[in-house]
Amino acid sequence: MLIRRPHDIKPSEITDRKLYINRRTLIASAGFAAGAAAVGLPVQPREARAAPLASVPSPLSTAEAPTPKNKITTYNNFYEFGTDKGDPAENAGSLKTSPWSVAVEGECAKPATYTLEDIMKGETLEDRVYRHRCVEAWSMVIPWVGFPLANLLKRVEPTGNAKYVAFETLYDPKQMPGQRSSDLTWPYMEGLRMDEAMHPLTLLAVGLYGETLPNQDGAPIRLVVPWKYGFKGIKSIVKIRFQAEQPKTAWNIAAPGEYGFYSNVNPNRDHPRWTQKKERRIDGNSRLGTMIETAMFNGYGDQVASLYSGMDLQKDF
Ligand SMILES: Nc1nc2c(c(=O)[nH]1)N[C@H]1C(S)=C(S)[C@@H](COP(=O)(O)O)O[C@H]1N2
Ligand SMILES: [Mo]
Repeated sequence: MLIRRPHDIKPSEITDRKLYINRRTLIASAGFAAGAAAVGLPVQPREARAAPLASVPSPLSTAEAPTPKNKITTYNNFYEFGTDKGDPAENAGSLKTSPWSVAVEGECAKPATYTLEDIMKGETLEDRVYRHRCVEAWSMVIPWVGFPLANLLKRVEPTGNAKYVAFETLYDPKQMPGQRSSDLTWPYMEGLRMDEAMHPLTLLAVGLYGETLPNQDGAPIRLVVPWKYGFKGIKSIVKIRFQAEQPKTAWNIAAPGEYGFYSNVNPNRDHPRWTQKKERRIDGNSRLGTMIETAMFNGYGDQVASLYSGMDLQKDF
């Protein structure tokens, strides 16, 4: 299934959220769960409790107002748990995020498999409030908690042959029922050029709104590249590989004419099926949010435009 066009997103999907949130509140109450079990209804697996994270503010944050938390956690793309925006919040409770480890391998002197605790040890977590622009022309402002991807990459000492970095999500159809479908090739794959991966804006996020990530947002660790379309931000990462060749990516395999390797936010290059000049900012103001103009590199041009000097961004989209 392709990423849907913005006008295919029915207002009912958004109104449904209210009902849905009420339902979840019920499910969360022990009384309801016990009652549901007694009458043989499926009981939602208990999600990992959000834990507070100690973090410091970052000068790289936007001053724009963050999108309300209940919208960030109930309007998601995470095809491993279904293709509707509400599916991940409903279904991602089946993902077991502890213990978790990430293999860092390929063109590097010290390949290693790190537990999440190893990765976090000695890291100063930062609050990074970033704009998030989905290729479907909606956007949010998300207060992530994380640290630069470069910190982890440097630990394994990449060699001179490391021109690109490839990422993979967990593959386990038992925990991720969407992987039984052929909506995408699994595991979900993404990639960055080495200079993009080492850029100080490129973040490994482990939390949002000051707490550990909800499963639907990519727990326990996910990528955030704020000047690129949201699908570059691969969730629930288990593998990072340095390589000489440009990595394959799940969306490029699904529709090469629609989703390129770079996928920098670019209002001057429309998606073949819709304009990228504007976006629907999901905010606290109204049910559907506010239409605003899309900025080149999602407004991060001062920091990243130089990475692409001399490239034809119509061709290398
Ligand atoms: N593994 C995996 N990562 C993924 C996706 C996915 O389907 N699977 N969807 C992507 C898309 S299209 C977007 S817009 C962002 C959404 O992140 P959010 O739900 O935290 O806002 O996750 C990206 N990362
Ligand atoms: Mo997206």
